[in-house]
Amino acid sequence: APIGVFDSGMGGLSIVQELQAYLPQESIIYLADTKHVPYGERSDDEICQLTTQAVQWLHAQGCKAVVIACNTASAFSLTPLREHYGPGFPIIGLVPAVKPAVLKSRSKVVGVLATPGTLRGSLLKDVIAEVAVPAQVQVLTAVSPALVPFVEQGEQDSKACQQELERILRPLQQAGADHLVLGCTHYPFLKNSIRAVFGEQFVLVDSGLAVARQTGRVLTDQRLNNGQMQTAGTEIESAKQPVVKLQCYVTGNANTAQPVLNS
Ligand code: DGN
Repeated sequence: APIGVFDSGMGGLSIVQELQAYLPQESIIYLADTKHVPYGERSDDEICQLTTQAVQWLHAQGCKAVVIACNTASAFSLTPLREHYGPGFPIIGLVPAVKPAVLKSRSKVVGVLATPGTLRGSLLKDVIAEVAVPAQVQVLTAVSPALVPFVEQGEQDSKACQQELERILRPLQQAGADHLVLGCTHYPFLKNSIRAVFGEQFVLVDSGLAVARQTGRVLTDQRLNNGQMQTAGTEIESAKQPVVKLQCYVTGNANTAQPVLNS
């Protein structure tokens, strides 16, 4: 059975890349809620409702687990969805990768770039309280509603996008931040632009590999619990079937999504 991956838009494809590299034998069904992107400025309830519908759909497609590849959606839906589905249907969520940044920071100042929703939610606040406060690392946040739309429109390398990054990240640089946490799955696509403006000022940290590893662990546990450790025989049997490794679905206009999916 495939793994379901969900994001409000195309940002979750940054997580798909990591999953494909780390778990190459797995098939993936990707769902982008392009009709409602960006989620960042929607209400808590609305984000939870849209995410619940998406997870229901992926469950109905026969997925064995779901990765909510969106920090904003995770912030308001992870806990209720896990309660609803229970351990038989694992749900992996995302929280900005504050922990590795805090552990590695030399200046003891780290920046977090995230959507308004993620900053408002309790998952990020909990991580800051658990990790940054005891380590006496200052966490500075930066927010911009314009960044996700730049990525959705394929304009992540444009002058306008670089100017916006300069505007919101300059204060973090001036405050001495040496790590920048990319707290939204759209933002790994901004790495080139951030480097174009700020050079090597920030070590850029994202959650991609950690999520892929976590997904791998969860799937191993699931197989063990189901008593389904694959034998050599079943592997050969399934190798005969042509497998579609990645299927992408969008809730909005497929034509506007096509260039991003093909790039
Ligand atoms: N990719 C989503 C996230 O990680 O937060 C972006 C959210 C949005 O739709 N603004």
